[in-house]
Amino acid sequence: MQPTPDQQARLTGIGWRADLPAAAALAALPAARLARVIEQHRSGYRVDDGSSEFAVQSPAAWIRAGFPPQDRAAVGDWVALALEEDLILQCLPRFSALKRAAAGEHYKQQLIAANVDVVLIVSGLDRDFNPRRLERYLVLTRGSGAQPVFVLTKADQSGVALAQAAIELLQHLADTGAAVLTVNAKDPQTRESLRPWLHAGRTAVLVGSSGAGKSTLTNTLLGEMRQRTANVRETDSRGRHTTTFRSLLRLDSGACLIDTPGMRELKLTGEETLDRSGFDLIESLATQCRFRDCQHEREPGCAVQTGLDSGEIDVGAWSNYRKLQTELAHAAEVLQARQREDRGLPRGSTQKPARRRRDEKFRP
Ligand SMILES: Nc1nc2c(ncn2[C@@H]2O[C@H](COP(=O)(O)OP(=O)(O)OP(=O)(O)O)[C@@H](O)[C@H]2O)c(=O)[nH]1
Ligand SMILES: [Mg+2]
Ligand SMILES: [Zn+2]
Repeated sequence: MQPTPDQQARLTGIGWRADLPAAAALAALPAARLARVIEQHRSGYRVDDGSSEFAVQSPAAWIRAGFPPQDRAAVGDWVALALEEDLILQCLPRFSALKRAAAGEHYKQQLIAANVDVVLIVSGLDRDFNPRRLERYLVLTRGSGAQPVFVLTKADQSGVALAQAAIELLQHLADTGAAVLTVNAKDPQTRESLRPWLHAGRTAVLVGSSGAGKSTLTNTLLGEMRQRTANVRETDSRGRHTTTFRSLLRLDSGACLIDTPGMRELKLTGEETLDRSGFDLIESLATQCRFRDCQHEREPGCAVQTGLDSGEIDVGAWSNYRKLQTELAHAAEVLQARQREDRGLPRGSTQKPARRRRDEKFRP
């Protein structure tokens, strides 16, 4: 089915573009209606078909245990519905997907939002502010295919000096091409600051800890108090997990905005890389060590240690880089084993490979 020009105009308001990968897939489904997932609840989905919003049922296969969660629809997904029934037939291909590994022992991916152009990474300029966590958000965002923007809220409370210091602490993230903004999320002026990323037909998702100000920003961008917000705890600036489900809302600008519940854990899925996530300097220095397999611990001629000693590399960023590297390698192995299993092959070893001997490769 292809949308008629009339339907097409209405669908544009919820982010439809004729050049989306979903459009080609839809063309091959003659007996289907198109809609976008705007809410995800435990009990099911709500969708918007451009004209109205309604609840739909999931395909039976999605409910079965063992069905890969990332293959179920998430907020932002385009879905093909049955003609006569409010039932999802299938989820259409995505151009981007923001994911994390779900908390818990077993490896499982969790889709946060699909088909997003921009990820607005929200952090309060209070005790919520943590450059290490923001580096982690950047890794996940780079893995999604969407563009990252850091939005530091509560600048009205922090004072100018603290806001400026925070911007400096995120310079290595800004150097990757990500914008870093400081805002008062309650101030209508914030709509102007975010305008460059909220064009008609584009979709942005807000992510960040509980209490960071995602719903406050949503309300300011909407120009009305649609989302519930709640004060943070004074002692540690923690929020109260006020937003409980993800939802996609239409803005006047013609852009779509997804508000999400605050996230506690941000585990990597193993599909990411650490490229363009604020570690470029570390990675480039690491290629200049005397030994090609330098572990950057106590070896002579280690460019990373020299960089740490001189202050060129931030100690916190370095230890986070190591942590993310280890976590990524482990997640990638578990993921590979899972994929082998899905193809009916034995899991293989998920043990870490032994370290190579240091003197194997001496580079003059
Ligand atoms: N002064 C000031 N207060 C803010 C700002 N941003 C958020 N707040 C306040 O911070 C508290 C938490 O904001 P919420 O918007 O509920 O936070 P959230 O990120 O949606 O939190 P969850 O829904 O729990 O994930 C509220 O009391 C807001 O009024 C800001 O820029 N300035
Ligand atoms: Mg909220
Ligand atoms: Zn080294």
